[in-house]
Amino acid sequence: MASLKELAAREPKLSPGHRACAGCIPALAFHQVLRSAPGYVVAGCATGCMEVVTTIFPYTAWNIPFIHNAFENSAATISGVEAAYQVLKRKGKVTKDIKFIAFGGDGGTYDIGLQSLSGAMERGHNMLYVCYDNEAYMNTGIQRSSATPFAADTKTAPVGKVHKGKKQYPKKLTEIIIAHDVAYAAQASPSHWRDLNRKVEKALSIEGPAFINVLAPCPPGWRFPSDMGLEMARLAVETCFWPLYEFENGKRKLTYKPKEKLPISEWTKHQGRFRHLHQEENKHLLEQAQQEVDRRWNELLALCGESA
Ligand SMILES: Cc1ncc(C[n+]2csc(CCOP(=O)(O)OP(=O)(O)O)c2C)c(N)n1
Repeated sequence: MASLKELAAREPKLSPGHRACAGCIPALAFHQVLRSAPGYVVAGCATGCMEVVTTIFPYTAWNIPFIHNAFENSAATISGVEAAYQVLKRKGKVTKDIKFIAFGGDGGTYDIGLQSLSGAMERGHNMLYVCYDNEAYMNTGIQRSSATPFAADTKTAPVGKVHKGKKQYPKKLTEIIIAHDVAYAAQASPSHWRDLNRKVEKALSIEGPAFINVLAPCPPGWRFPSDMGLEMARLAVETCFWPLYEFENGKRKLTYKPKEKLPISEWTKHQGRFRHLHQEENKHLLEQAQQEVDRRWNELLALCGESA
């Protein structure tokens, strides 16, 4: 594994000076993923905040070959490029070792790009797909996605007198990808950067399709102060809302287990989108959210062969 000194010395693949919001954790997640990838990389990104803020014409923040994709086809594009690379390599026209990374937000991954991601994973391309999950369609004004947490206030699932935010629990996308029997799948968080770094290195070194789901807190979308993004990511892990684990050789493994599992309220209380959960009349919703986190955490512990 590369040392911190080696990581810091690497030429950045994404330059500073892009147009992301102050305190944008998706941007940090991209930096962490790309720093973890040594050598030649070709990347693509589905339409969404990160594609928009890094490619405002006539500028680009990308120091590597980058392909702009529509909302639904980041995985399809990169799998096509990877297939072409295999042909050129076989014919001796390319000799370099090149890695391929497709990025997408949760809207572009959990929802609209799911079929192209599923196809790429099933066909077995030697590529890494990274989902930066900021838990809503942020670029277009905070609409709910199938990754949005239960009871979160969004523009299309708002909090009012009758409805109290999103009604459904988030889709278990990492598990859906694991069901494809991929070479490697993991959940990571920029708050645990060493863990994320190791997962990216592993995903790129393994032959075959790999997937990493990275939690990426969004200050305007989640409504927390812009210097608290990493703390939001850390609390999502410490409350077990966002467990850090990986899937390899048919087995799931926790890569971090909180010493003391914090209640979900430690995470929700800092975020404007959950403000209503901390009012007396909505306490039952907070309890419901906690029960689902506990249920999923216990299910994962059992799958990982761990005790509580
Ligand atoms: C088929 C299609 N539907 C809708 C849009 C409009 N659109 C562009 S980006 C976006 C939201 C992206 O959300 P997400 O993938 O979660 O990324 P984020 O903006 O949160 O980074 C939408 C709805 C589109 N470009 N294409």
